[in-house]
Amino acid sequence: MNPLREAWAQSRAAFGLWSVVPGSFGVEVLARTGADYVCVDQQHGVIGYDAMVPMLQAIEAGGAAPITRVLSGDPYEIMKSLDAGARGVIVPLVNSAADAERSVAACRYPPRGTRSYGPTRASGVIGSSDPEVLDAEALCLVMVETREALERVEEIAATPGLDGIYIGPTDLALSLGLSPTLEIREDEHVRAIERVREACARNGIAAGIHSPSGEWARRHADAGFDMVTVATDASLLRGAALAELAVVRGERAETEEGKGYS
Ligand code: 3PY
Ligand code: MG
Repeated sequence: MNPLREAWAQSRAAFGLWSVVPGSFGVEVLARTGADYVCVDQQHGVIGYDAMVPMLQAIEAGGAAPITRVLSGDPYEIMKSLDAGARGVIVPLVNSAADAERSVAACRYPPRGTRSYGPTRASGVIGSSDPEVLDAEALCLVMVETREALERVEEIAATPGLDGIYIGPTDLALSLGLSPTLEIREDEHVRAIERVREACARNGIAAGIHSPSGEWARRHADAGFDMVTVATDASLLRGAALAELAVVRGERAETEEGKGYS
C-alpha cells in the first residue's frame, strides 16, 4: 500500500518531505524517517529526469510514497514521470478546469484519458500492468497558485478524476500582490488558502499545501489539510548547518522565521 493513500484511508493528514537536491541517498534518508511521501521537485529542484529515476527508487525502498512535481502541465512530462514509477504527480500553475482535465487525462489510459501505454517501471512498482489498476494507483494533484486559479478554484476542484489540489503559497502570495512567503499571515492570503481548502472539501478531494516547518505544517493539518509538506532537503540542511555553526561560534542561530521560499 502507498503510505500517502494509507494516511488518507485512515482519515489522517499525510506528512511529507520535499527534495530539490539531486541524488538518491539524500531522499533515501528522508524516506526512512517515516514521512508518508517524499516529492522530487522537477520544477524548482535542480533535478532532471535522469536524476529523478534513482531518487524514486530510493524513496520507494525507504518506505515512503515517491511522488514528483513535474516541470509543467505538458502531458508527456506527466506520462513519463508516471512510467518511471512516481506514485503521483503534482502539476504546477494550473489555472483552469480545462488545464486540470488535461492533467488528469495524462494520468489515465483510454477510454478514461490520453496516457500512452508503456508503464516501463510503474508496472513493477505497482505490481500490475492492467491499465485500470495503473489508473487507480496514479495520483493526480494540480497546483492552485495564482489569482486566476483561485477565482476558478470551485470549477477546478470539481474536475472528474482529480485526486487533489496542492497549494503553492509563495506563488499565490505574489499573484495576489503580496510578498512571496510560505508563511500565511496576511488576511488575503489566509482567505485564499481557506477558499481552496473548502473547495477541496466540498468536492471530496485532498487539500494539500507546502509549508516551511513542522510548526506551520501542524497548523495546516489542524485547519483540515490532508497533505502537508513539512520541509525541503535544502532548508533542512541549511537550518541544521547554521544551528551547529552558531553553537561552535557562540552566536545565536539565525532565525528561520520569514526565510521565504525554500
Ligand atoms: C509555491 O509556494 O509557490 C510553491 O510552488 C511551493 O513549492
Ligand atoms: Mg509555486
